[in-house]
Amino acid sequence: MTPFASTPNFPVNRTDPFDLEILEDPHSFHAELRDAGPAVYLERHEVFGLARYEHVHAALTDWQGFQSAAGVGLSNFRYEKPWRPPSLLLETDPPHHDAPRAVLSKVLGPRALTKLRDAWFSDARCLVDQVLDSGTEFDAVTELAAPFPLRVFPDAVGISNAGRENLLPYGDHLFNAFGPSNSLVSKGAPRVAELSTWVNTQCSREALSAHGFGAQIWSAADRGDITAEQAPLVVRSLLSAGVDTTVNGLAAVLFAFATNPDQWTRLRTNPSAFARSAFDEAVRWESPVQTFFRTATRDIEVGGTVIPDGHKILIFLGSANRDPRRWERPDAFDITRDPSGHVGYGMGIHQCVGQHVARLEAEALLTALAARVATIEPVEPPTRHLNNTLRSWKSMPLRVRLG
Ligand code: OVV
Repeated sequence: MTPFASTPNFPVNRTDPFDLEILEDPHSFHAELRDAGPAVYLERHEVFGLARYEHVHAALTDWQGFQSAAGVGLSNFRYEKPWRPPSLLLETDPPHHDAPRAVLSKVLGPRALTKLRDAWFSDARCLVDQVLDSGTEFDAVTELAAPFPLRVFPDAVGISNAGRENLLPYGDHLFNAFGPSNSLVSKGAPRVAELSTWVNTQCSREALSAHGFGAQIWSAADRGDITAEQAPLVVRSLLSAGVDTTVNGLAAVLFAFATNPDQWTRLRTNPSAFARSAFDEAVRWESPVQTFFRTATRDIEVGGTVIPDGHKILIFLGSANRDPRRWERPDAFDITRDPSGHVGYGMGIHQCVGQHVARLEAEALLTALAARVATIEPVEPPTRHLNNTLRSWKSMPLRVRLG
């Protein structure tokens, strides 16, 4: 692939977006990219970058020009073999994308989820009681944000209890693998075969309990909505995209409230009115999925310059979600703002098909906490878990006052 020393029209940035120091704190780098122009050439990886809301939104809604089928990581499937068979949702485009998408959007749709609502609210109260009954200081990542999705989601999919500890490490590697093969990817490499085998085993019809999301995907195959070859890969998408994302989204909203006590007070005035949009505001504010790549299917003009056919484009969702050209006080977590239009779930035909599941988890957990907790504060600063794609945490010590 030709490097772009010959395209002086784009601003050039020499920073590696996947450098560990940038992943630790990306905000000033994002501002630099946004201020440099509508598109930037990222010399380190020979790709283009879009960091302003307007251009991120435009790229996400132009699936013909910005394809996903060549992979949404740095590696281009036209030239390099993917580390696992491509996702039938994430790494395809129409027409192949449409049948699996239609099946999942029905299985995970708002109507289907009404059946889970009461059980998840009650599970959330149970977990919150268990944590608060053993003390008012706890780690919000390891005691709430991780255990809650791990309690409700794998059950809803219908996988066995054994091996569930593999879900987070599998997701961690998967999201690292969208980036360059840096130290984060090598760290995960030794367990890839073992973790993939376990995940793939959970996707067969026999491994899934009756009536869960997994069984419903297999029923769609029986009806002919997708093929029997597609069904296990659609189940794999649930296990791939449904755990680490929600764990980090829940951690984000808890951190947002711990550092914005006035917002917690406001949430408590009417949790059922605020919980959902508060979570969406946290998804905007923190962007648990920071980036995805697309690939240009033709020469595409962006801001007066041309991104050449075949090149990878890094889409900075987290940066778009804090672009001052789009948002007032972008760095403020404010549950009274209208966060709609944020690109934390993506936008367009690939927009997160599990977003109703994520919102339901958040609503259940926030409602259970709001019923018992008057104030939340950090005990010490949280620590990050670095990932090439996810904005993630290792620990988040919090102290609450009941009331
Ligand atoms: C959105 C997303 C992330 C990771 C994996 C997948 C989807 C998948 O479909 O496998």
